[in-house]
Amino acid sequence: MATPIERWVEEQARLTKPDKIYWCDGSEAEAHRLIEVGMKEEKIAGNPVFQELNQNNWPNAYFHRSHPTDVARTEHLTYVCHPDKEIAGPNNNWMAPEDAKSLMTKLSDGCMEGKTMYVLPYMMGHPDSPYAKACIQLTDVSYVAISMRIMTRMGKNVIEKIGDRNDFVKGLHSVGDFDPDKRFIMHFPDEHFVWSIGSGYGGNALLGKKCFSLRIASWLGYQEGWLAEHMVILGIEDPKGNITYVTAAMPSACGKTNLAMLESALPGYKVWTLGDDIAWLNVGPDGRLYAINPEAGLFGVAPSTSMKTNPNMLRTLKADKFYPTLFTNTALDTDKNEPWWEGLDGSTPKNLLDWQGKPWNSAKDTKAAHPNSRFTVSIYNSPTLSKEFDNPKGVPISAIILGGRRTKLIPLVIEAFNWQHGVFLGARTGSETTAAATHKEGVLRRDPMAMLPFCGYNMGDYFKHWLNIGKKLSHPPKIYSVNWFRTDDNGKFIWPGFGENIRVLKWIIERVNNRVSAKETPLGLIPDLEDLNVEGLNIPEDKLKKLFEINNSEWQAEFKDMEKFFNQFGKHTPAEIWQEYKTLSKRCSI
Ligand code: OXD
Ligand code: MN
Repeated sequence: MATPIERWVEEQARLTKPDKIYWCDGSEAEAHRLIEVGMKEEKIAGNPVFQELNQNNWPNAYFHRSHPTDVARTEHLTYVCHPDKEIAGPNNNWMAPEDAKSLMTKLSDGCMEGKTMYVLPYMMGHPDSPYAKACIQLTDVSYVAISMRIMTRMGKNVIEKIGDRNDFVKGLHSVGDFDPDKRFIMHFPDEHFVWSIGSGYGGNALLGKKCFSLRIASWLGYQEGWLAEHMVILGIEDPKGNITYVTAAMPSACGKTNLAMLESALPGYKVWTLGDDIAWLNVGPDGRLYAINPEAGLFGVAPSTSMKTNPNMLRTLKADKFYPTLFTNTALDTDKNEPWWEGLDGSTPKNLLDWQGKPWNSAKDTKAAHPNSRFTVSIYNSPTLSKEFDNPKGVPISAIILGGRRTKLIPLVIEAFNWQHGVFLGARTGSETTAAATHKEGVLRRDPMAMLPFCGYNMGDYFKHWLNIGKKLSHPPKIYSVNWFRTDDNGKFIWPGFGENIRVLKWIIERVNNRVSAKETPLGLIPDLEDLNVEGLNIPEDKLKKLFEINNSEWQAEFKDMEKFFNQFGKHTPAEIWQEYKTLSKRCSI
């Protein structure tokens, strides 16, 4: 008798009509074989799916060039298909589940003809964790199969774990013919099902990542009493060897990966990495909040990654451990057969192919590597991997840090007065868009808890859920807002960032361990300047004060923008958020 997994796979195969069905076991030997298939048999836009890179300098590394139209997440083609539009909220594109299914059925009919269907059994989270989820994804390209091996815990044991159950997480993925007009990422939260066609890009195609672990998991968390968040998880070790665990939410290009792998500029302090993108947060039996990272790999932006900005990431990429590591849409140094991107240490190589495979020269006004070019690497390659990474219970969180990119207004660090105020700090978070994104540079977009593109239900209800989680915690983490990006009157960043951010983390862990006091302001609690270690940074006192300046007249436009944002969610915006909004606007009135 066929198992529920076999029946489901057969049903999808009847629709998509692959030539072959291959069940992956997740082993290294299999990964070697699939890389060979990607180098010799499969092609994307005429290029082999994988190209071997210089194995002496970049062990286990392979290069992948995507279809030229397929380089980023496509938020406008991403839908959350709840039965009722109001559940999805104004923060999501919505389609009725039956309409979405009939559209996807048409697009998927025969989409795997001539191809292999790979069946990928994987866990999000450690298999022994009570919080982990067993999942099956189908795909028709080796790039996605290999990427999933790096990013998740893939293996045959998952099939045994699922056994006769039908409630496993399902993902059906096909690159189709890469036609951007036939590209859709559809979520069916009540069925734990993601259906994606037309893209091989990480966030659109690795269905365990943003699609399940954030959009659908946030909905599960709402129903079951936990949180799925776009957060890094790290342990901060002080000179006495005590480790304090924190999470941090920040939108893209705000230094999340650099923070997760930070190399401390302060002697005696060390950062231990547990995750760089997603955290699942559960209330533990002791009333503390526990975090696990459901992923097992890092899918990071390559440009600007260097020994200065993130030395531990370069060490991770060069480690000769887990097989393989992928580079997608970087430039190629053809003399050395190595990946290259803007911002990498050393001089620009003489002979480069750009991310589309065309000869590139620096006189051209274009970037050689795509601004969203990526590496995909196992977290087990990281020299800073926390010894708690595989702890099925996760780590107890003492502080939650919420950040954004703001050149004005928002202080370097603020501690919330309490949980409710902290939820408001997260809900009001905005970030200025960067040149790397398709938006105009420097435009403010509200991005609560960095979850705007990833919250799988009405964001007003999401704020309520955060407030409710706080009520279940007898020892809630303290909540902080951070902003590394405030500029001076000449438009220069005041704070040096990167490894120096440890100075702010040091203050945070001293606060959570009740070692220092703080100063009350209308926005929240800030450090007494003598408690923020700025030794050796040469920041003049007036600039240091500017990092914490509160200019009431500048805040008035911010209040208008916040009000407009919260109003969108109508009756779903909790009264507590409005209460915090009113208190703050009164404190900052002119
Ligand atoms: C993102 C990512 O887009 O992590 O946020 O890839
Ligand atoms: Mn992310």
